[in-house]
Amino acid sequence: MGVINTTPDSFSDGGTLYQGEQLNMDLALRRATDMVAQGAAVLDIGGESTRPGAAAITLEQEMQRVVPLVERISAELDVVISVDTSAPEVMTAAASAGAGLINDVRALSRAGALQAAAATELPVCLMHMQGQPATMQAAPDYADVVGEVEAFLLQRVAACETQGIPRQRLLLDPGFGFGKSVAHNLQLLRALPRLAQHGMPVLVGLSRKSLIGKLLGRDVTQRLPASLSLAVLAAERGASIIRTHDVAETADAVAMWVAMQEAGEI
Ligand code: 9MG
Repeated sequence: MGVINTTPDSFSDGGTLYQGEQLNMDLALRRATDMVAQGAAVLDIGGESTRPGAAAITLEQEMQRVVPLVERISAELDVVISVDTSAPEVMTAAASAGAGLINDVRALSRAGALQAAAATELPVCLMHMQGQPATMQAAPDYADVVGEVEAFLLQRVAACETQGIPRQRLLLDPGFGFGKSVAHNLQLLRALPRLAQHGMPVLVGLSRKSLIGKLLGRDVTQRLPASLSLAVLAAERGASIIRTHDVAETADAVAMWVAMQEAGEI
């Protein structure tokens, strides 16, 4: 899953698709085309930055950033388009524009989100987050991070089922970096097989995240090698979809693990 940020202030690649104040649709389409050529099966398009301290955006801004781009990519490329949103209105509009997956870092917790997602009949990725983006990294706190993340996700699965979204249409994501210390992230990575055993595909986003900066002292521009290592570790532990800013490199890294697995070596 390649990341296409339409935000001017994303932590990793903020503003690279902008010309002045304006999102450049041609640049975004070129980025999308490149990612598909590099091996992305899914593109995740988001309009809200969820990094700590990011500016809040209005629904209108999010709609303007995301929906026309979903429409354009859907018209031009053969790829599954994931819409990274918590807003029911954006889910509905993006589905009409051609989105094939809803990726909600708030696990359909906003008012009307469960109903809107159900009405689209699209698959949904439910992600765990402790707290809210602005403050979530201030003091993440768990007695049992793996158990609590798993229980939260299963409770959201139950809420989806009650609303008519069957679990065959759900993906689970422990939400690396979303209200988690380095130790919490590492414990969750070790425990991915436990999350995978519920039978729903597991999606992970570790690319360029701050745990790498904290562990290795790497600036966001220097996190590719560690991101690749984490991608392979996650795949090995049962992740089905890897969310990444660096599609070509991640596809190669995971392909080596797949090749070794197919050779019967592990
Ligand atoms: C939007 N977004 C940023 N990081 C993410 C992650 O780790 N998982 C998912 N599902 N979405 C993310």
